[in-house]
Amino acid sequence: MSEVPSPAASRAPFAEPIYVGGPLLPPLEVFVARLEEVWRSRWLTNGGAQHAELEARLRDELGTPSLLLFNNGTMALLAACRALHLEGEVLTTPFTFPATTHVLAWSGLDPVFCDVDPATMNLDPERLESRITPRTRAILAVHVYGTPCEVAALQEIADRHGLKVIYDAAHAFGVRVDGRGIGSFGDASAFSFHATKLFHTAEGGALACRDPAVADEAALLRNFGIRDEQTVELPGLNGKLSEVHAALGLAVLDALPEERRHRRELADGYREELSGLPGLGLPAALPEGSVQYFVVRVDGERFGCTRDELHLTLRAANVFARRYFYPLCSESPAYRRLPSADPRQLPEAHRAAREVLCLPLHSGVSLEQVRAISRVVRGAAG
Ligand code: T4K
Repeated sequence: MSEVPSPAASRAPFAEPIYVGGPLLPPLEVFVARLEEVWRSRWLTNGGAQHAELEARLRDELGTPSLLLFNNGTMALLAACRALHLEGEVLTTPFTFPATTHVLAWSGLDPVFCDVDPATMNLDPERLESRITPRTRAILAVHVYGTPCEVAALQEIADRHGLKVIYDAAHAFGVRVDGRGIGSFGDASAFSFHATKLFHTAEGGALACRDPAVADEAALLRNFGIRDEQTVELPGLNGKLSEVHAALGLAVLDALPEERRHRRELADGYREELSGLPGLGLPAALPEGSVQYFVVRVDGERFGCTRDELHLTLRAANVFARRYFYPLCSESPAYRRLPSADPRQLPEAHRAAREVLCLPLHSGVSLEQVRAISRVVRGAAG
């Protein structure tokens, strides 16, 4: 949908549009100093010094024994599907960004949509088990908005049925479960480092694998399957992150503590301003380490206007909140004919897609603006 400010926006409380997400921009001189190192090295991609440093620092930051940088999160997921040698059906959530389902389609796998837990909006382990067939090979779950999936329950089901578990951890940078890095659960976890993510490299991503042999294969797939100058071992693609992107990532990493602090302050601001409004659901406390999205749920009847009406009211005020993840992946023309896409089997996912609204949460937004956005939300309540 276009984000060109509407005519009404000219009368809005905000002169400039406020977007749902925005890139963390580290001091330019820090990035330039890194670029000078890249220039001196005359090494721009295919694994240089910036790449090696970022990979090592992120391994520590994310608490994962292995970590491979990629040029985006989608490529990392694709490499995971390939390196795990999956075929057949994969249980997955319809409540996600299209990339999650698309990687299954691109890998020749059959997505089987399962409903989500009404509270977390993540795959519901209880509903998932009944969808397992003799063709099921894996679960592809998403830690939506950075809220961790029920990792123990999913693993238990996977172990009982001999399934692999892949996590789409695009929103879960830095999230921990009982102190353990989110990327250390399951067989593989893919992160997105897109510009709008808490940590980013403009475009980028990473893959964490439990099994070193899988990680080795994913590393080959990232670089055309090339083992050495005379051996092309696998039909790999180009998933490499350049030195310029890695240099940006290193500069962003240094600025991350302040960004986290700022986002927590904004989230507390929303909570203070919006709690107690009938029909407006606020997120449970943000998960350990997560500050990716601030998502409210609008129960149209009790709130006095629908989520879509609130979305438009904010738009008229020059605030570009987003309805992530509406429409559901199961509603896309590419997948809606699948038997598992039947809305009657996905009631909670449909309810979530009708109710959610992500409010702006990033370094380009001030606490005063959060208070002003909250006033617009309160004003929209009937
Ligand atoms: N799995 C999940 C669960 C994901 O959410 C994603 C990506 C992926 C996999 C795939 O990962 P990657 O392959 O992308 O690494 C945005 C992001 O492009 C996408 O990465 C992200 N999820 C998704 C949730 O959000 P759009 O189509 O909503 O982006 P766009 O261009 O509308 O931008 C969103 C807002 O950010 C706008 O309001 C404007 C603002 N913005 C955007 C950019 C690019 C800025 O202020 N500055 C910018 O540079 O997908």
